[in-house]
Amino acid sequence: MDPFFQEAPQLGNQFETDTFLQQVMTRFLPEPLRDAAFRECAALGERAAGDLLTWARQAETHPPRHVPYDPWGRRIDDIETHAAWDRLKDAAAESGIVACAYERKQGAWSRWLQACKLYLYHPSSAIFSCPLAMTDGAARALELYGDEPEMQAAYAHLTSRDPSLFWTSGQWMTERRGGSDVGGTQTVARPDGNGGYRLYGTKWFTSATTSEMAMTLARIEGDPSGSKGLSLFFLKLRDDQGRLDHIEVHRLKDKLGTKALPTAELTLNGTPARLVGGRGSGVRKIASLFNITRIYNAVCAVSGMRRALVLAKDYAGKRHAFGKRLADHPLHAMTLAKLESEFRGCLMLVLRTARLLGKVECGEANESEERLLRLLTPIVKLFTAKIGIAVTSEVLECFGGAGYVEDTGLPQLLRDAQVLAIWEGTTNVLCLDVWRSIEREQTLPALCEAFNSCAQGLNNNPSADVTHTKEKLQSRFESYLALYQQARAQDPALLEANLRGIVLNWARCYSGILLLEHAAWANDNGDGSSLLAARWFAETQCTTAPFCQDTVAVHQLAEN
Ligand code: MFK
Repeated sequence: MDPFFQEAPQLGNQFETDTFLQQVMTRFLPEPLRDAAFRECAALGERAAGDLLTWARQAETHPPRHVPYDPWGRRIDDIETHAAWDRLKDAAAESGIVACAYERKQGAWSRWLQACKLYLYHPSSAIFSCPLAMTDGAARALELYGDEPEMQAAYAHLTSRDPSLFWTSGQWMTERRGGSDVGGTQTVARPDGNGGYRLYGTKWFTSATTSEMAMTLARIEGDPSGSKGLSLFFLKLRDDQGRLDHIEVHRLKDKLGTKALPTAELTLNGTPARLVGGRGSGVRKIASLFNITRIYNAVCAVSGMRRALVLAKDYAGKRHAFGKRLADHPLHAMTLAKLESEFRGCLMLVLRTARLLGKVECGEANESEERLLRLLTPIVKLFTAKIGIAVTSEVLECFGGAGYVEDTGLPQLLRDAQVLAIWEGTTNVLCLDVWRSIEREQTLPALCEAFNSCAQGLNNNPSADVTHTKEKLQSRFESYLALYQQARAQDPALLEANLRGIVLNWARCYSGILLLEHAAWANDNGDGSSLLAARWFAETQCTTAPFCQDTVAVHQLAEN
């Protein structure tokens, strides 16, 4: 008897097999940009199933290594990475993933197109997308605040397409006190007498520690406590001999996932640094950086979902159980279809945010769009991260035992998804950011306007499905607006306790209406399945969050 072996799932060109992305690009991208965008994405989609994927697997199985001393006892703090990690960096430069956002050849569509490219690159990058996120954020901060020739030179490196010139940047915010309450940063900056500074302090999570430069926060001696007394600094990691410049690496973190990415604990022992954008208000200045990395996070979340789904769908077409393919079992097909609808809703929200970012950066956004971007940035980050983890977990189950076996590569999908809800702000910290932006910057009317404008555009749609789904989303959106106002009027602690449910539901409703708007367009263009996806998204996502009326009981439950 022939032994049976299960076929492994395979990847094809990750753009050409992605009919939904193609459909979305066809709908949104202005005609003159479309052909070139399709060609560029097809080339990247091919690499994502070819050389990038090979390098990503090699980098994952050969994680970075910290070498503190040379054989003769000198402190060197070398971080060795596999050659494949460097190839992934070169490929990112060649593909212009960061560069395209600053060349702005597609005008206000540049960020949108960048999101599509990152979406193709990320799942085959062993999380090289993380250094790219910080690089892009650093480029934005330097574009806004980099007022010295050395910073302008660094900006040119960060936005280069030439692998021999391309630099990456770290973003070092987290200290031992934690990653959220950044205002408590303890690193001190002392003037060096030549217009620069020397930094002293310990940074607790420094990802991409092999980068050429970093952006960090420190308090100039004598400046006030709290976030306003912090300043933003630019530093180069190495001196002219290529040695770490007054930086001591303690160790690399032993993380749940993102295994190829070097993340270190280190101390700045008088590291030379330059002040960026003047003294003080460091948190506000570094926000220009982390608002970019948060959008990267969201793109990575949807593209991770997509990759997981592609593998699960391919497998469902190959694996036979109970006499037929998994794909032919209605329950399995329904599971995959629902996951697909969740992924699609998230993708619509991500691309909407990227579109707003492009408009703001090109000076084409009105005030309402600027506020919407401010509000959607934390929302899209927290929402897609949560859905990304849930979708990936469900996909592992689609593989049965194989989904739990490391060398299938499948568990990595889940381990790497888990970080998305943690780095660049946890779900709760981002909910608080949403709240602050609503109260201080009056951002909520912009979301209402955007939601209502989509809903109104669907008012005369002949499809009963469209009308029914739209009404469901409208009623849900309005009820969570009312909940916000009700809790706000009662007690700030009550509002805070309910924030997560409220913010997640706004995210669900806005993603849902964007997906429905797209589905109505797709339906008119002969694709009825998009409508089903929008309906399911609204039905599965719009569940009621428990509303807390009594914060004392909440604390009892949380603490006992
Ligand atoms: C991929 C693999 C990674 C490997 C593993 C990594 C594991 C995780 C490692 C980490 O630790 S990641 C954690 C990274 N940390 C963060 O993302 C920060 C999270 N915390 C926040 O976002 C807090 O909300 C924040 C630090 C910003 C709170 O700061 P403050 O100073 O207490 O709040 P405040 O006073 O509201 O803000 C100060 C200024 O910044 C204000 O401007 P003004 O000075 O003009 O008044 C705010 O308007 C501005 N600001 C704050 N958040 C902003 C913002 N501006 C724009 N956008 C925002 N989101």
